[in-house]
Amino acid sequence: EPLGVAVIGTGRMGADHVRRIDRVISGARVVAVADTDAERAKAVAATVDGCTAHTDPAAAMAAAGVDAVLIASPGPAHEAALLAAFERDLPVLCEKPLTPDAAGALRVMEAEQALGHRRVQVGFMRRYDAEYVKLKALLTSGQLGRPLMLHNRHRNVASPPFFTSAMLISDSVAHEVDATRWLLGQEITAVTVLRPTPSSGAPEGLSDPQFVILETSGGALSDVEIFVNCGFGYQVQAEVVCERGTARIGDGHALITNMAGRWGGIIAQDFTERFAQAYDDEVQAWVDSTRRGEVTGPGTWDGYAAAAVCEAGVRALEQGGRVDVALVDRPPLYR
Ligand code: ISE
Repeated sequence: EPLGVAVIGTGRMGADHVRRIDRVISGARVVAVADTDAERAKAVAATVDGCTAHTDPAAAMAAAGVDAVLIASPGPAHEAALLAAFERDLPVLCEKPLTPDAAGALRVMEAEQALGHRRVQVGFMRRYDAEYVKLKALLTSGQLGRPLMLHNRHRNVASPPFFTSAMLISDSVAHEVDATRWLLGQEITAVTVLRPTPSSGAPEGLSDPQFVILETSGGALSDVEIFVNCGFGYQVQAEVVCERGTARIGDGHALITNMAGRWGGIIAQDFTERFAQAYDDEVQAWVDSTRRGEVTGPGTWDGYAAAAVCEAGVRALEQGGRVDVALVDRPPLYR
């Protein structure tokens, strides 16, 4: 029996996940979708045989045949959807951010602990990207020695109309926050945000680009260039500098051409393209582990830690200076 999934939110990511579950991965089918926009929910449901459309997430979760929930609604709607899934004790794949704020993430963590078992995988898909996986394996092998610095570049062609200066941190740098924690196996203890004069290519009033410095519990530094209106392509690059060597990912151009006095390749234009395989592998891993009755990958603790770091980052952006990150003790369920 395939895993019956309710997909909450049928916007860009939600619709892409419905397609992925329906056509790309194995072992699951979409049995219900929900969106506050009834027409959009219906249109997406119509692409899948036997899928019902709802406006209320809880109604979609209560639909016949639902075994698990994929949450892809906007961040501020995640907490209510997660708590509704916990009411039914359903396994969840929750897109990032887990919640936009640390307080919301703490409430989710409390509710999951009350269930007595982990139920949530958070959609930090870079952990499933082949290049990141190789970098993580190299660091874990110890061949390069202790990591000293991590340099990250994160560029989007253009930001969506609703994007704010704070969202460069909470929506975009959230990925480097998780990648830094995961690659280095350390927590982030302080955040500083510097802002150059904004690009004239960015919407009026948007502080874009930004330069973010993350300090870690092991004394390493991770810096992030976030530039969400770079105009030319979607690029995610990382270079780790260790005591005995360095390693770098994200320059990968699958096809290099030489023609008419120039050489070059093609740059992806957005994350659904650049991370297509990572999303496929992430959702497949979620389906497989869920069918085995297990929870793997980044969990609620990781979602909480990212939310706490991003909250400190937004404060650093707004007030200037260096802001400490205060994390609660890691509950036994997440050790
Ligand atoms: C978006 O929400 C993502 O998660 C993308 O991976 C990121 O590149 C983009 O900046 C975010 O807005």
